[in-house]
Amino acid sequence: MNIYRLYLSFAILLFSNVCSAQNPIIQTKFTADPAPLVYKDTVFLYMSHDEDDAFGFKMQNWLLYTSTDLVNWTDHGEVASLKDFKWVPYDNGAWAPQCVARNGKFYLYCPMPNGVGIGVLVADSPYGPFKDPIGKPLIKNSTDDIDPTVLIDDDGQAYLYWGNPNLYYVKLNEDMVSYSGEIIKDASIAKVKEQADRFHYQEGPWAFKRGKHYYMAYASTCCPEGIGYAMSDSPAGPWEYKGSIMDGDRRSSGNHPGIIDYKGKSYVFGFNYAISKKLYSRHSERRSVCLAELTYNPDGTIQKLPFWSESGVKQLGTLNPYKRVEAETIAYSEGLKTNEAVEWENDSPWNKGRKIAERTFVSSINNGDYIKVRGADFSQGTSSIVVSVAPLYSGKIEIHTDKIDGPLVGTIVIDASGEGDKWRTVTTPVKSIKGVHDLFFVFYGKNDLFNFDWWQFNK
Ligand code: FUB
Repeated sequence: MNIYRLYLSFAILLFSNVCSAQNPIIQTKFTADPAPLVYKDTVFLYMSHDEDDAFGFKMQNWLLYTSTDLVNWTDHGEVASLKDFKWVPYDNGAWAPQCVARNGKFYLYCPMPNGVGIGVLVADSPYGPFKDPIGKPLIKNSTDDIDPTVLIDDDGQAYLYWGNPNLYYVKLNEDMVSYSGEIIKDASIAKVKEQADRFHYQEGPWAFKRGKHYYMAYASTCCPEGIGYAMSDSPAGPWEYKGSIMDGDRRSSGNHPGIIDYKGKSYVFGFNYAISKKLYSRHSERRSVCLAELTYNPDGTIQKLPFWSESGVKQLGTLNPYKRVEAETIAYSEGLKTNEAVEWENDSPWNKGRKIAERTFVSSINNGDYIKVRGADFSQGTSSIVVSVAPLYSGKIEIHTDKIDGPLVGTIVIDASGEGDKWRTVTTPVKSIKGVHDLFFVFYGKNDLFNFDWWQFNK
C-alpha cells in the first residue's frame, strides 16, 4: 500500500468513527454539570454552559436540552441566567444546577460560587420562564455552597444537599423555596473519605432513591475526578461508600454525575473535555456532557463503567420524520452552532411591534458541516422534504441516509436572492425512503450559508 492510500484509509477510518460517535452528546456548545429530569415521557437535561472563549470557568447561564430517545437531543437554548437573580453581584458563576418537579411546578436550584449562595427559580413549565420567588439566596452558609441536589422522599419530605468539599443538607419546606431546621454538615461523607481512599467525596452530589435504597453519587477526589457513590437506609445518612461508578481519567480533570431511570433502563450523565481537546491544544474549562447506560446489581450496588465511550448509548425507539423536526434536534454534528432569536412584527428598531416568534435554530453553517439525526422511521415512504431556512448566501443541503456519504436522497437548493435573510420554507422532491435510517444533512456552499430552523418529510 503506498503512503497516500494508507493516509486515505486512516482518514476514512477516523471520519467514520466521528460519524458514528454519540458522546459527547452536545457538539454545538460546551456543556457541563448535567442535571437530567424525567418528566412525563421526556428527559429534560439542564446543564451549565461553558462559554466558547472560556479558559477558566466562564459560565453565565444555564441551558436546556430534551430527548425522548436519548440519542437525538433538541436544543432549547438558555433556560435561565445569572441575570434572573437580582442579588448576584457578577456575570460569571452559573455553576451546576438541578431542576425538580413538584405539584405542577418546576424548581431550578442554582449555585453561585465564592459564598454568593444557592438560589432557586420557579416555573410553571419545565421549559420556563423561570422566576426568582424569594429575591435572595435560599442557602448562604459558607464558601462550600455549590452543587445543589434535591431528593423528595416517599413521605413527601424534600431534602436539599450540596457542597464542596463538605456535604451539607437541610429539609426543604413543601413550598420548595424555604427550609426548616438546621443546616447539617454530614459527618459520614467524611468517613467515606477514609473508606474510599482514592474515590472520596469532592463535589457534585446527586441524591436519589431507588427501591428502598438511598444513593449519594458524587464527583470523587479531584483531580482527575471520577464518579463515586455511597448508599444509605435513610435520606439523612449515614452514607456508606460503595464504590466507583467511573474512575477518574487523565483525559478529564472534572466529572459530575446526573443519574436517572428512563424507559426501563438506567443512565449516568457526566462530562469530558473531548471536543475542546480536539479543537485546542491548551487546557480550558470547555467541557462536554456525555452519557452511559448504568447497571444495578440485585443488591442495589452499581456496576463500574469504563471512562466515557465514544459510542454512547443505544437509541430508545425511533424519530418521526413526518412531524416538524427542529433542525437543532441533533445526534451528532460538526462545525455548527445554535442560536436563539426573537422575531418582531416590524423591522424597525424603534417600533418592533408584537413578538411573532422565538426561535432556536442551527447557525454558523459552513461548507462540509453536517447534522446527523439517528433512527428516523420512514415506514410510510417519502415524496418530498420541507425545510425552513433563512439564507445569508446560496448553498445546498444534501440528504444522505446512514452514512455521511451514504445514498443521496435529495438535494435542497437554497437561493439567497430575493428576500435576503428572511425565514422561508423550501420544498424539494426526494427519492423514496423505506424503513428506519439515520439521516445526514450535509451543507455545501461558501461561508455562513444560511440559518436552519426545521425540516419535515412528506409521505
Ligand atoms: O461547573 C462549575 C463547577 O465545576 C461545578 O459546580 C462543579 O461540580 C464542577 O463541575
